[in-house]
Amino acid sequence: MKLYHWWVSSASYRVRIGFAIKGIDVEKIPIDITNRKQWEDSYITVNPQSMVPTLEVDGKRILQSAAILDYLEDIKPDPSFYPDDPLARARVRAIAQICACEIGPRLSNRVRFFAESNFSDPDAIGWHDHFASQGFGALEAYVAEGNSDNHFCHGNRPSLADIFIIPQLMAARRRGHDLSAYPNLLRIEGNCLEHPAFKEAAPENQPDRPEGVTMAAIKRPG
Ligand SMILES: N[C@@H](CCC(=O)N[C@@H](CS)C(=O)NCC(=O)O)C(=O)O
Repeated sequence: MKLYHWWVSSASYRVRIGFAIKGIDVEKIPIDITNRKQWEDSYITVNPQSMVPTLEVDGKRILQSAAILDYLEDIKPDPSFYPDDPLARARVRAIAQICACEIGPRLSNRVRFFAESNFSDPDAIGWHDHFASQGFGALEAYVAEGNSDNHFCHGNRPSLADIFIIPQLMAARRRGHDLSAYPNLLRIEGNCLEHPAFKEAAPENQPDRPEGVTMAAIKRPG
């Protein structure tokens, strides 16, 4: 299996956490989205969306981080990304979807670059903070429901919810969004960052991080 990824891409980070939790090895191929390598013909043939991540398995390609994580769950159900109880499973999926469907796309680089090319000062309208506050405010409230004793978003082992929240918090922090209003999310983040799978998957621990580049040096998170 080959994973096309970029060290600081939040969607790639989700999938790397998934691989690490499952304990599945994968060959990682960096696609430097900071330098627009995702738009080169050689990568468009891999991923017609020109996005990372992409997983290649036996010459077939899976686009979209959520689909890749589903595939990992299918090929290696244990340890599962989900709790056992159906209601809990739905809750975990809902948390992941708030990140994947609501927060992530509205704050993505692609949207941002389009806004910057078409409007004189997109930052002036406070667009990033507006949608980040809406999204993380909702997550904070939803995660807090019945969760104060939990180590992770749901229960005491990481689930799909944590896999999506941690990279989203990283992306928001690097864009300067103040996260202090979300104590439950920060508590869970602290716990996740101590977990070996999250450490292995962290952007700063990727061997293909360009030399000398720190997370703080990249102004635009993925
Ligand atoms: N919904 C997609 C989102 C993927 C995505 O937004 N990837 C970003 C990096 S985090 C990307 O490739 N950006 C390059 C671009 O938009 O041109 C997924 O979950 O895989």
